[in-house]
Amino acid sequence: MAPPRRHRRHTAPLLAAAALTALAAVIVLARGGDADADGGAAVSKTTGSVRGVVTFKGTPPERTPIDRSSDPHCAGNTAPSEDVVVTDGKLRDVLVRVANGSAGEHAAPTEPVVIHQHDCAYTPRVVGIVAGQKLQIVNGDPTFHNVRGNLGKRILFNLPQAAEAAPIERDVSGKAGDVVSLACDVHPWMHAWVAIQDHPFFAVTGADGAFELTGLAPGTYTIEAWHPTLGLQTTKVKVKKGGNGKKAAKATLTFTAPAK
Ligand SMILES: [Cu+2]
Repeated sequence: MAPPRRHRRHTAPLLAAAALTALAAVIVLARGGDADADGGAAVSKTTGSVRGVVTFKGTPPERTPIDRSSDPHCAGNTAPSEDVVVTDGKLRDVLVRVANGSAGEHAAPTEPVVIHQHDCAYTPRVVGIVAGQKLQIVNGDPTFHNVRGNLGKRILFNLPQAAEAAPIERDVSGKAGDVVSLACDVHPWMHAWVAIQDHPFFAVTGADGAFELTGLAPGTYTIEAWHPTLGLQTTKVKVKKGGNGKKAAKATLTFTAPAK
């Protein structure tokens, strides 16, 4: 049965449909670009990959509760601290990359890296970008945030973002190896980190701790794993021509509980 008719101009849905079609085309193009930049693990016979997992040894620090009652729009989020998130011995929020300066020269992708503010938390909390690539910050919350970006103690930007305000897009000034931290002064528990590379060979671990770096020229590489509170671990791997999928170089990076 047809839905009840409303008195409405017919152009709006048509325009919306056209906009969605255009958006879909842009997304498809962007994905295509990504696949090329990554070298396409399944298709390339001249490059190789590194596959691995980031583990946590020992008893992880307790995830303490966060008091978000200062803002009623945030109080519904009852998630505990995400400083160290370990699931079955696997560590989340680790940026894994080929060491900077060892993977040739690479132009920054034209599409921005996006961080959302949702339920008064940054998602994701750790991202990687290529030097020169833009960072976009979206406010999906019905409340006010400010977005302060720091490089160490130096404030790079500090911008207000009201509910339903347009996304903020910034050039993250900084060089490969820098980590720009994001914080919200309205909600002091909000933190995120933007790690800058001079190449696109990086990934951030999810709950399963897994990562895969594809499209690498054959050679020996230092692999770095960086976590915002646990620091850096490194290992070396040898990437072989056509070494993809099950033939990828294997890397395991292990963090341990910080000393008390
Ligand atoms: Cu905020």
